[in-house]
Amino acid sequence: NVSCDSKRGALIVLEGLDRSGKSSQCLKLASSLASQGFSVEAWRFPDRTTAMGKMISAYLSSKEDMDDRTIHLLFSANRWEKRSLMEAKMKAGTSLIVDRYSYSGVAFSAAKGLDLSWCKAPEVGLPAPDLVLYLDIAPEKAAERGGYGGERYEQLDFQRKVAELYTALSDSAWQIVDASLSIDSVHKILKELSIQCISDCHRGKELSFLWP
Ligand code: Z5A
Ligand code: MG
Repeated sequence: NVSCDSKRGALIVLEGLDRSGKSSQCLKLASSLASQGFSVEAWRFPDRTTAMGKMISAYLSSKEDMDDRTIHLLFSANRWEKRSLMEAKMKAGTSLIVDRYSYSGVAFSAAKGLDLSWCKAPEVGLPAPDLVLYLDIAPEKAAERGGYGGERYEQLDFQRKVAELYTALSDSAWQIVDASLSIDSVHKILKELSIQCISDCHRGKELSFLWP
């Protein structure tokens, strides 16, 4: 299982409702793929370390109010500021395991009532994921997990709308995974799907761009 750096790395995205397990699974997946010799990095959006990420972070913790379209564009800009690095990493053979991406961007803003195609527009041209691992869980079940309710958006009705919008955004790159299973069972499924995806990319699958 030694990685070959002359081959393109994959863009693998984890999506799902709040508390569906994205962050835990993202780190677990990246470390287990790395321990098998794959060149991988765990990424996340929002990237709260950048200038834009700090504004987003203040907004999410409800310290800062902001116009809905303004925050939408900031989330998108936060991906654009990482675009060239994302592409360079993949070109150099590193696969990126990314916790949330454009689908979160569109689903959360559209759930507030913004027009869906308006929400999709600023994402056009970003690298399209080779695989979207959707961690499927009922909002009620997710709410039973720790830490729910702390940040803006973490309310049941809102999460239901987000779930509908995720469904509307899904395409052939998506794999729906039952996120109510144990952490280890989910991990096993994600790992198998990811290895398949990475080997497709190594075998020459071309990078595409949003929205395919
Ligand atoms: N947002 C947006 O509006 N626009 C955008 O473009 C983007 C994001 C990118 C912050 O995101 C907010 O930003 C988010 C969307 C919006 N909305 N809200 N709120 P974030 O990624 O920073 O959110 P987070 O708070 O870090 O993560 P999360 O999504 O809420 O949770 P998660 O990552 O899916 O779950 P987790 O942290 O891995 O697990 C949650 C808990 O459940 C934890 O105690 C685990 O141990 C437990 N867990 C996990 N898996 C299992 C299983 N299988 N069984 C039992 N328990 C489990
Ligand atoms: Mg998370």
